Amino acid sequence: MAESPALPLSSASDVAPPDAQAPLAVPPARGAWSLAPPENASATGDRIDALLATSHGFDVALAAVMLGWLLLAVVRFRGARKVAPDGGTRRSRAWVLGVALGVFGVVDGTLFLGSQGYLRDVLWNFRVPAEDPRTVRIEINAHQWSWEARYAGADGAFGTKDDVVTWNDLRVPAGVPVWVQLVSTDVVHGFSLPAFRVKLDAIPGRVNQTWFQAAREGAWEAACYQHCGTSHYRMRGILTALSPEAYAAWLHEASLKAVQGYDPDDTAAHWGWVWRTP
Ligand SMILES: [Cu+2]
Repeated sequence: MAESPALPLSSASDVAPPDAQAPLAVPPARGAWSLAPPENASATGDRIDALLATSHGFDVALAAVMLGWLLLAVVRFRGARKVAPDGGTRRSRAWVLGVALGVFGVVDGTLFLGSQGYLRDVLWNFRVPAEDPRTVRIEINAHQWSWEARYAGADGAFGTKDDVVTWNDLRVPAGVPVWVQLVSTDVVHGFSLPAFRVKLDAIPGRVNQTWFQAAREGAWEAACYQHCGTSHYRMRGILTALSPEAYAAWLHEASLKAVQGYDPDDTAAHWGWVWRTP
């Protein structure tokens, strides 16, 4: 596919959100020396952050124990007469194996159980967006090198005249579940919302899905995390969380314009699909 025209990040729709006084912009990233993850703008992102913090806590504790042990051995046995390693006794081997299995069980067991809870409650729990009548559904088409997002218009159906399509410009209401279904038309891309702890592969030939919820209004980066070609670095969009009222007003206006501009012969623009229920 030919390279997409160079669009300013927020230009996809010419309809500005009613409350957007300032131009859409991503807030500055944390300082280069910060070890902290990106700002958490997701209602459920704290679960991922807690898992990361647990993992890092184990890393630090184990590194301290192992480096301390190493240092102790170096000091304690310095200058000692060289002896051939004998493989230890049965008892010492049992100790080493026991400690190793114990550490593995505690560290990986904790992370495994925490991950299972996150999968059950959040990532694979599509009942939340499915049962919430406010849920916003978005179809995203990834291609070299941009994100096209499709919203069902007033009719609630995808692939119809009033679909709103944006380029590199995702708009969602804050405080409402957002259900994304994702495809790719060329190569594998990676849909990433760092501030929402969202990552999802866009794979040609299949529809992947995920959901998230913006905790508050604001603008954050939407990036591609798979190297997908020479202009991969340009595959960057902005996700803007608006108030539900501003979002509804934007969608309404954009949908009216979509109907006016609908061209039945522009088959390349008709890439929407019937929403898939898991
Ligand atoms: Cu990409």
